[in-house]
Amino acid sequence: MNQQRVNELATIILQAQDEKREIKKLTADLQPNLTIPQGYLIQEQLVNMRLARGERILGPKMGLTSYAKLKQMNVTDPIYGYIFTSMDVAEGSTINLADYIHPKVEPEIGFILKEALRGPNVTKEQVLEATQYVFPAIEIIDSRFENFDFTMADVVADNTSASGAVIGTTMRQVNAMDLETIGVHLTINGKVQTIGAGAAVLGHPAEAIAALANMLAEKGEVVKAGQPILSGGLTAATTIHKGDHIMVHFGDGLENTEFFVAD
Ligand code: OOG
Ligand code: MG
Repeated sequence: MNQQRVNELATIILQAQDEKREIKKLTADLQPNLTIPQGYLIQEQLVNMRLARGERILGPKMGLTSYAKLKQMNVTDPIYGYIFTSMDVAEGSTINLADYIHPKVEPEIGFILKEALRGPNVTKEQVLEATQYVFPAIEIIDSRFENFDFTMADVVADNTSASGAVIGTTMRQVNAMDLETIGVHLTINGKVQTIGAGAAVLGHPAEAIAALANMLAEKGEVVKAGQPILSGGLTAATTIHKGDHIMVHFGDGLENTEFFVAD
């Protein structure tokens, strides 16, 4: 795929992102044989286009790191993308559904590193050593593709459906808790929607950060210190509606975070 085609496809997706409009997945008509490496070329171009117009990256995210998500989306491997500062949803704030297409929410454990991680061969233990804080998070995903129906290459090109993130304000030391057995549940208007535990993400959420470092190493990049990093949904994602109050609740002192959807 030449650079001109990469630019064309990135432009189509960025327009759909900007206009909150769903489109057919790229592999439907536009680029039927799109590969995952080509999906990352499109994502990189899309990220560069956002940066070029003055947007800033809040932090990277991992996706499809849990069996529940892989099964829900009918795909096979973890992927990464980027959250922009424009996607930040303040804890306790209210969003408007008009700013999204068909948003869903998922509970995630966030990490902030005190030292950058450079792959390859980064281990879970090295991630825990390098971690400054962990925090409760809610990701709002909003695939630009009709019905959330996509191949891995499509969803990579669409910056892994990234559209919003609540970065919980309770920052905790990672050694104060067991991220493998930590419990989580997500409620909407007080009713439990999904339940899970830390080990749902690759056996331990720190494995997702190690996987990110090892994937970025292929491009000569590092996982930076000081940025919030999302380790991937711990449960299947849940559709949200007008008037909803969405809250994730963690055990082991990681606490809660929440936001609202306007009526
Ligand atoms: C892709 C994004 C997946 C996660 O945490 O698994 C993701 C999607 O499901 O639309 O962010
Ligand atoms: Mg996610």
